[in-house]
Amino acid sequence: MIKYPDIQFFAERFQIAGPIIGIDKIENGHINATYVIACDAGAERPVRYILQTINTKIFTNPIALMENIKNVTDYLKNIIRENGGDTNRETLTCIETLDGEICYVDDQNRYWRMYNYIEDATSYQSVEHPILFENAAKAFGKFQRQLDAYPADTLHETIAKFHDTPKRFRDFEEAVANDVSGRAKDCAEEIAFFLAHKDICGEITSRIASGEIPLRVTHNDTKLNNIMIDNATDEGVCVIDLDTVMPGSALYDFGDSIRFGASSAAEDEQDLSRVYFVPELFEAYTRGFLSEAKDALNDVEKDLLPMSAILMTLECGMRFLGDHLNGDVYFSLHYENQNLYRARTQMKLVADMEAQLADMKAIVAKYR
Ligand code: ADP
Ligand code: GN1
Ligand code: MG
Repeated sequence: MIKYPDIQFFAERFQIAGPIIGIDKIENGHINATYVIACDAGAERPVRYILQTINTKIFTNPIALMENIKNVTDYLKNIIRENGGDTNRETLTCIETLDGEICYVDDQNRYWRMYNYIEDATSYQSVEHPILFENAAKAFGKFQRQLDAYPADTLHETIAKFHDTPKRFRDFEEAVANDVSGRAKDCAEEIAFFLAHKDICGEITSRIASGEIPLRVTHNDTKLNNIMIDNATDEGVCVIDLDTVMPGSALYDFGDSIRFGASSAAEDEQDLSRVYFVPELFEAYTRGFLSEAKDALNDVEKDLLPMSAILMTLECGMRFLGDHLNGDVYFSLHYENQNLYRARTQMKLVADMEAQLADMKAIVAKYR
């Protein structure tokens, strides 16, 4: 019995290896709808694929987005090939439709796309061991290095001003003012927390504007579950979720990884006594990231690594709370008020990191 029979038709629009024998859903992403398609290709092990509908409320130009992904993965495959790597495992491979297109557009105007499934690897929801996090850092650092010479001006900006924290702050203020959901009265403390952080929002963007920090091709969504970790070696084997690959700052990638991975608890943990910043995990990530990226980063970037973790966490918290106030129109929810719980964990992490900023700087100093 196929679990999601209504999905089979769409999977069959792509060049798959044989008849479909199973369809599962993956629930951990907050943006796209993601299915795993298993096919019988006559071998002992099924051939599997990832089938997704692109969230076109968020990514309003799915064709431009797929053009980015196709070009970036082709570029990475050349580098992987030159280094004797496995081009089907170390980056995503787009599977074409029966008509040779990169997307299948259905009669409801949904955009479907397919990738090969990265086998024998795991997308972790939390850091089960510091070495995993250090290895993820190396892989994200390497990803950035591999794309160092990529012609950034050929990339479409898939979400404008994605990590422009001052812009995110203004959006948040607007969400508070509009209070579409009528929830603002129940989260006054949370709102006040974010509003009180206005002054630091421009720490990265102002330095990009002044030229102190360069724009690079970055991933922009470097949470731990956006990298596949090899089951045998625990190494980061493939960076996935390439929807937001576009010009950005290395600090966005560093900070966002810390936000998610250097926490003691899940992003939506409701018991805040279980949520705290873990300096050992910050250290593991910093060590891994700088071992790959330190020669490429300038001093201003290195100085700002701890601040970037605070800023990316603050920004994400504002986005979660803003979405709660807007009536949950952006991030996928699995239960009522999940965005509020997500916002609260981010607040707790921001406060912890602010209190430990000097220690974080000392850690960076050890590895820079
Ligand atoms: P979202 O933008 O919704 O986060 P992702 O592209 O990150 O979507 O996919 C959601 C999840 O599906 C990932 O966190 C990962 O667990 C899994 N996944 C995505 N692509 C692959 C792949 N090629 N191989 C194996 N698992 C994948
Ligand atoms: C979303 O797509 P996913 O689940 O990997 C979001 C990120 C947030 C993250 C918070 C395109 O990431 O920006 O940091 O949720 N992606 C987009 O968990 O908005
Ligand atoms: Mg993802």
